[in-house]
Amino acid sequence: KQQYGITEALKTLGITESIGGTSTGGDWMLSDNFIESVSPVDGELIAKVSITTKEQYEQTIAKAEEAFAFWRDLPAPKRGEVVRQFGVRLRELKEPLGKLVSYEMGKSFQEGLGEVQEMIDICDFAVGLSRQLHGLTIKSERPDHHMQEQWHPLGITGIISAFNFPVAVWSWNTALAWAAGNVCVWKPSEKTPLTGVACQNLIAEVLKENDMPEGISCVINGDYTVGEWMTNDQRVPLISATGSIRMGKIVGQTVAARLGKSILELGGNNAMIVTPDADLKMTLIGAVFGSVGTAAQRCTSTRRLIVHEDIYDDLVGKIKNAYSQIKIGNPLDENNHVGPLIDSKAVEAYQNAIEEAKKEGGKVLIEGGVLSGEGYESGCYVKPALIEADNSFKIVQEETFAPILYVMKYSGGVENAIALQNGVKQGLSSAIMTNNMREAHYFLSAKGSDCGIANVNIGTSGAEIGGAFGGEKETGGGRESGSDAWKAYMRRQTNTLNYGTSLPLAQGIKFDI
Ligand code: UN1
Repeated sequence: KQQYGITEALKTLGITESIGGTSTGGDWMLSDNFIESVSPVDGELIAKVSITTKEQYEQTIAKAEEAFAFWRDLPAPKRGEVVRQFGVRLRELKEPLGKLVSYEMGKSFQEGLGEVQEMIDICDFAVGLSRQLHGLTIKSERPDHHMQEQWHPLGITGIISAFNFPVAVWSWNTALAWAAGNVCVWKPSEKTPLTGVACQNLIAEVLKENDMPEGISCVINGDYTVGEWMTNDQRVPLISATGSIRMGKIVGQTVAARLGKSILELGGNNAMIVTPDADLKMTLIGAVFGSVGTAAQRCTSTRRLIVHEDIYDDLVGKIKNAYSQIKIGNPLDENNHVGPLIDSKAVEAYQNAIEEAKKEGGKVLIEGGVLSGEGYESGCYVKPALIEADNSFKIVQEETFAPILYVMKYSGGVENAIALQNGVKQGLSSAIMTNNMREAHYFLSAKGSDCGIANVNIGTSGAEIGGAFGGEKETGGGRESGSDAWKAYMRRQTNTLNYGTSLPLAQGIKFDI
């Protein structure tokens, strides 16, 4: 049973009509200019958040630097304890936060809750990690010497996140960064500033309850110019950025120019391969959820379906049938499968892509279109489109953040399907549907999928937090969340310690004085 309406959810999370957009954990700092957060669900203005000024940015970084000196000295398990309490808070407020995510971003309430669940899970992961920031011990070539590795925090982690996973991606970064001993400065997407405010309010409470200083968790708001202050800032050794390839290239080059570190999680162009040995029932669920879920605004959404010619007509028929049953509408209504796109610009990009695909010779199997009338007043609701296309089309080579699924045929062996799948610049997620062991293992081999994520009998989206998340090629190469992704948030130090009474040199070099 749901306990919170949208008004109660906003109130519980401390969202008022007009909010300062800069916080180091205490009061929100106001400025004269605002970002208006308009819900794509109903086109209503939810609230406005002020844009961080340069002066406020400087104050924020100064506070973060001060906080780092404290936080890095706190034993890692004690930092983990703070993260644990944050996870408890998220469990308590899962419903209102999930609802706000759904209302501000437009994904279904179920998926809003799912996103908060990812936050809870990564907190748990980080709590365990706080006792497992292990380095290696290494045998020295010299007598009476010890060698070891230590992992130390980097300092300020700058986080630039996207609208589509407005809270989970922040938490993947912060939970690990905090356990590692870093402090964080977050610039949420200017399309979803309120979820940022809500998260900051929650963590600020936890930090206060633990008598922690301000600066451990900071939020700044604004467009790319505010982000640029951070990417150019030598005091921010690590930038973790999620978003478009275009943005990632700029961020990556700016940070590299000052020899800083970056974690880039950029666009995907994810394909599902369906071989003659696939279970078509499973394929259908995976393909449809992957291509319409979250209105295809995940970077892991399925964009291309590569189907063997023997089963092509059968599967495409089934997908057409499934598409015709999809309910599009208010994402807070749990009867609907698909909510709106984020804004009118996204709708335009969707329309343009369909036009482009047609121009290049694509055959429209299910006509998309923008919905209008009652319940669709925001103008952001679109119908999922299904287009038979060629992998070489310019538009197919690009990621359009909207529900357009390109289907294409392959013939012969699985290697032909893999060549199509790998034949794009992006390399985030991939999937093969098959019960044929040889095909499955071929797909996972070095000559198989070239993506950061390669799944067998699972769709392209919906990764668990326990694995490292990210992709190759123009997807940026960064890894976040599980496995040993934490290492990117730390610096490795090699220590050689001599407990003998002479000073032998490495490589047997003699140097007598
Ligand atoms: C994203 O779209 O940026 O694997 C993240 C998934 C989600 C995360 C997607 N767990 O689809």
